[in-house]
Amino acid sequence: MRAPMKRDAAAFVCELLEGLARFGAEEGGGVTRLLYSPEWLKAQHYLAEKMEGLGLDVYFDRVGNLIGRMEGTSSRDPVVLTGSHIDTVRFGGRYDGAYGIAASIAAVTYLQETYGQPVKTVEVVSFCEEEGSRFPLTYWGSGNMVGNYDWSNGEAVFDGDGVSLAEAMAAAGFGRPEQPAACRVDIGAFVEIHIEQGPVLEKQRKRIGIVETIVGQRRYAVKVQGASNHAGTTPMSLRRDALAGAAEMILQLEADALLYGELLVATAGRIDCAPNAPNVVPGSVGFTVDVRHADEATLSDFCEMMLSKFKEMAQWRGLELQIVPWLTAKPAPMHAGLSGMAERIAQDLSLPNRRMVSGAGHDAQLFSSLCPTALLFVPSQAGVSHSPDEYTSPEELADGVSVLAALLYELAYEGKRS
Ligand code: HGY
Ligand code: MN
Ligand code: MN
Repeated sequence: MRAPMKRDAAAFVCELLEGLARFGAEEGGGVTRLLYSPEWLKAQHYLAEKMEGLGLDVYFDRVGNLIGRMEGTSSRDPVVLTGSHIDTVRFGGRYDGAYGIAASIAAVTYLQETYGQPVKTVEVVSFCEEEGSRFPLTYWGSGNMVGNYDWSNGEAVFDGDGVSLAEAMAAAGFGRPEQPAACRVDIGAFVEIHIEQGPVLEKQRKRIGIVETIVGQRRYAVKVQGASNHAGTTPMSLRRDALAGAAEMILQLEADALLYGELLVATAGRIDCAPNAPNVVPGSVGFTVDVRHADEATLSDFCEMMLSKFKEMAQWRGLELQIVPWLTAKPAPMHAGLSGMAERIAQDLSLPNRRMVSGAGHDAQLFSSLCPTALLFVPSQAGVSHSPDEYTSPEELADGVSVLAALLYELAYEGKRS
């Protein structure tokens, strides 16, 4: 297969990313595009228009996943799916998720122009949500597609303003019974391309990462309940200070994660304190915990130890403790065959590459138990991500399109009578 011209692929992807970055652009830089928000909806419609203009059959499913379909000559065969997520973290970068969608549109358009109709139908998907930035749940888009969620699950999940996912979904025009069901049983393979969001490829001067395993993740909402009191008249020995308790737990989390070594990461990313006043002993604190490791048993052991230490600390300080797990994602192995194909393609294109573990979660991890799944990376400058400083060069973006196009060609055009 002839690879797309780098310059064209780079220009195509950069233009799409430029266009997408307008939706949710923050004053001080960065992008915030939360599920079912007005900017999220505009971004999805921007992509729908682009894909329609490129000749793909475009539709939204019931939860707001956007699909661009290139019909194959043999409609009996399972679909080859590629794509990524359109939502972002708060003040995130313009490449996380969006690059995977732009590269998929570039690759599929190139194949259609160069080789015509595929044998197997190829679909590009812009998943409605992956990050868990607005609601305490992640992978809402891919999770509905693989059947982990039912669209009615949104009733009991609320954002920080008390809006339920179901209300937000309806307000954005989705969640209607007459819309196409999100759950799919006709997907034969899923390929996602994404920025690495880490420093490995750049440090080792590699251009393509081939992911063998995506780490498992556990996320918790921790609530520490003490007693608000006067900062001036309450003796230290009589306090039930929720913030001091939470601080001790968070420092313990960091110390234990360091002891577990390089491959385990633990983060307390968000904290809310009440009444959050300088002259009041904090009465209640909520914070999040995110723990990741490539091995399920290690992840379980660490979390068990963490929870028992938190309980001990709370007891000693006379604090109430409530810990709600809201994400349990198992480590996900990628398909050896697809990874081998991607590696061969990268070699053939003289792109230095390496196999690796993904420390970031991705939609691909939901498909790995459903169908052969591959996850490919392009480098992130200085390994920075989930930040306005996220950057990948146009040449590196184009490399990813070349490998993705070649892999999709092998998956969908095989047996095409030219
Ligand atoms: O948090 C993650 O690993 C991904 O960016 N959602
Ligand atoms: Mn992300
Ligand atoms: Mn992502």
